Amino acid sequence: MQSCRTADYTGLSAAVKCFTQRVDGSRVGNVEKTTTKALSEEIKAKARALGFDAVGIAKAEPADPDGHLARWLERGFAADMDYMSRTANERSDPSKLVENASSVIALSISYYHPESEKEAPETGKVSRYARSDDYHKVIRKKIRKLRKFILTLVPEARIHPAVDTSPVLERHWAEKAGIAWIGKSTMAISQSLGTYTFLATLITDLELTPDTAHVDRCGSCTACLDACPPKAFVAPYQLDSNKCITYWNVEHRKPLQDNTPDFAGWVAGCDICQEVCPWNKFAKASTEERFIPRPDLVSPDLLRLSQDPDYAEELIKGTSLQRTGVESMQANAKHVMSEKKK
Ligand code: B12
Ligand code: SF4
Ligand code: SF4
Repeated sequence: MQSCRTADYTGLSAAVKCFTQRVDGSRVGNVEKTTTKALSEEIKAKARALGFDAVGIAKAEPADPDGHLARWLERGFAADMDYMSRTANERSDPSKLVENASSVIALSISYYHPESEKEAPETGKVSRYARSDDYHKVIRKKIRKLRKFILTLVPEARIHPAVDTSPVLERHWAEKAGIAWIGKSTMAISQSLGTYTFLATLITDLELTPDTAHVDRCGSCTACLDACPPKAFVAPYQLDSNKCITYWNVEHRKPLQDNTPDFAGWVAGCDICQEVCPWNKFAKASTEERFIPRPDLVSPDLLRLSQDPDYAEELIKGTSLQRTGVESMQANAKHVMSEKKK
């Protein structure tokens, strides 16, 4: 065991204290296996204490070794989401975001609540992920706290925390770090949480103990592929955004077009490929109070939403649908009303 000072680091395990207090002040990279493991455990414990339901670690190797992302982009499956091709290099290589990246900490948190949307002529449906406070804000706070915690252990570490908007292939890391597998629906699925989870990552130059990648547990099931109304899956594990309802009613944000599919009643997002997934029998109710659904947002009144911009604004205030905007939400409501009349 290396020599170390232990003053001032109350509350941390002996191994980590020793690790962080090396008297020679040498860099973080190659530490003894025991200390690497202790540090990894310390980080995982903190992530759970911050409310994450699952945490795993992967080696920060190239993220798209089989060229899936590259082919998906080549085939135009990103539709008008130009940021996906603009940031393809960063998405496929974590060392583009953190110099000498060594590990990726993958995190997930359940947003599941059992409340189901109403199927009624006068109301639309909002996808579960968008019914509560904006998850970007809730999770960003947690990953920043986790980063700060790691910096108290290893002040010189480089750490890039990310949720959704950073150019990180989040599902790949969840699978590689052993917390989920990528299902045929392309959703990251956890055996104990189902699919209704948000993902986040921290890329770091710290050497941590990697976990084993998750195996695929979809088996012969094809429920998601069969249930998708616009047939957006060109094959298992491959989604063409040009056809996906969520692309059109959340991401598109331009006037709807002739090739816009029916929304199957959804004014924001779509949960059909998740509702039919058998693994959601194991969905665990979220313990994060900011993910409690807003009652008015589960099945909003279509006529009021389409006609009253103030109501629309109030409805989406503080949620992730603020990025979609009032105008698009009203257009979505009109689209759903017209398909209900058919
Ligand atoms: C762009 C995007 C979208 C697009 C495109 C979705 C897609 N499947 O690519 C649209 C707008 C359609 C979308 C929809 C939704 N999204 Co979205 N989206 C993203 C975003 C920003 C990037 C995803 C991406 O990289 N796509 C590129 C493709 C190639 O990657 P992939 O989907 O991960 O695919 C992997 C596999 O399918 C596999 N693969 C690809 N081709 C092939 C071929 C073969 C043969 C094989 C074996 C494998 C394989 O490799 C890929 C890379 O590992 C991520 C956030 C992020 N930074 O990662 C969120 C994210 C994926 N979205 C999320 C959510 C919640 C949703 C919705 C559920 C929202 C809703 N309810 O309406 C839907 C789900 C639709 C679906 N079935 O995917 C969550 C998913 C959480 C989870 N548990 O999986 C994420 C991770 C955001 C977050 N931080 O939580 N989304
Ligand atoms: S979100 Fe809806 S439209 Fe998109 S792939 Fe899933 S079922 Fe199909
Ligand atoms: S519905 Fe079936 S095939 Fe689709 S993701 Fe779930 S288990 Fe896999």
